[in-house]
Amino acid sequence: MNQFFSKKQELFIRRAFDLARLAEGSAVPNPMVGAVIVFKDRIIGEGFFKGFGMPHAEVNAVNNIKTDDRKYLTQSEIYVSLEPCNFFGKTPACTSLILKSKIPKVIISSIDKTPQVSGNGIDLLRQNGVEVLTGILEKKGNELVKYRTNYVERNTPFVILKYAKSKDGFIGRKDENIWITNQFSKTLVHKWRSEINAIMIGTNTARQDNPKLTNRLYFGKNPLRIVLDRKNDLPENLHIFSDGLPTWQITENISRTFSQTHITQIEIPFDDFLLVNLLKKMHQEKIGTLLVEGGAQLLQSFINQNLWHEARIFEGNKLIKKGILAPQLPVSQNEEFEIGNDILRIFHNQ
Ligand code: AOF
Ligand code: ZN
Repeated sequence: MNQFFSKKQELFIRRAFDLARLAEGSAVPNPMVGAVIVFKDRIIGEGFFKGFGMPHAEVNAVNNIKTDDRKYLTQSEIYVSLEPCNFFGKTPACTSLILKSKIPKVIISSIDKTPQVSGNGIDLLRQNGVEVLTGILEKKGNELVKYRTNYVERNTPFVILKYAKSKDGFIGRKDENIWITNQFSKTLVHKWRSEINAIMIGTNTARQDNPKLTNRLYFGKNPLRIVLDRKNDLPENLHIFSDGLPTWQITENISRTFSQTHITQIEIPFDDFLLVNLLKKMHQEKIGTLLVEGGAQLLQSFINQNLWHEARIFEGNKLIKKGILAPQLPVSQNEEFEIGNDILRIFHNQ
């Protein structure tokens, strides 16, 4: 049922969304969640979930309340961007905290699609006399947890394709390093690298570009690097093998081994199911988001096998005239942003 919410209520849930986003990059594969506790239109406590194994947003919000305001908890409302959990996972259930704290009203944006929760958190609260309103700015709430929803519903990472093309539609030239986009776009890509779990490239890209695939232009962490090296013959002095940061080398033939402990070798058949099996393996290792940065062949394989969820495509304002043609996407719906003199288009699949 579609509930009507006031502008004031929307303001509080938007505050919860903003808090949730402070964990961009550190929550996945868990969801980003924010919570705000309101007494008579005044925020008395707020919190967000910081990452794996840490206290949930609701716990942080309750603990954030000043001693003088604690007495108001039993007359307050809690706004949460995600349905409170109803089971003891790595931390105690938030529904228990809400009941124990005697918070009489809960306002929720998005339903937690984790099978154990999935509406059960809401039912439990209602059965215990708590007033629960759901669906406030639900589209925005769902967007906030889209990586988590994908993680629990599809058993695969959320796959984001990224590439840059010239004004005339090329992504580069063979055996030549051509930079297509501007500095702002480059910084944005580093920000994305800080927000995802893993980044993947094909053999030719590793050999030709020797990329570092780290996040150097934005604060936050580096992603795990994943490189396809079917024949196990990529040079050991490539940055991704020699810089001491974690890399998965995917190969068909494990004959060469590495002495460095930061390289994990994974032997897997390079057959029609390579990408599907690799994504399964990533999911098992709790990789919730994957950024595929090229080259054309690998990107096209993800597209042909329909194994992608989002594509972020830059168009620089250079002409290259000849070279490797950019992959074609089978969907047309997109958002468009100006990044200086580059254009960024975002495509959504499924
Ligand atoms: C909430 N509030 O802030 C977060 C929730 O034991 P864990 O930490 O792995 O958490 C497992 C469940 O909690 C799972 O359903 C996940 O979606 C949810 N995350 N729930 O009430 C929060 N981060
Ligand atoms: Zn919880």
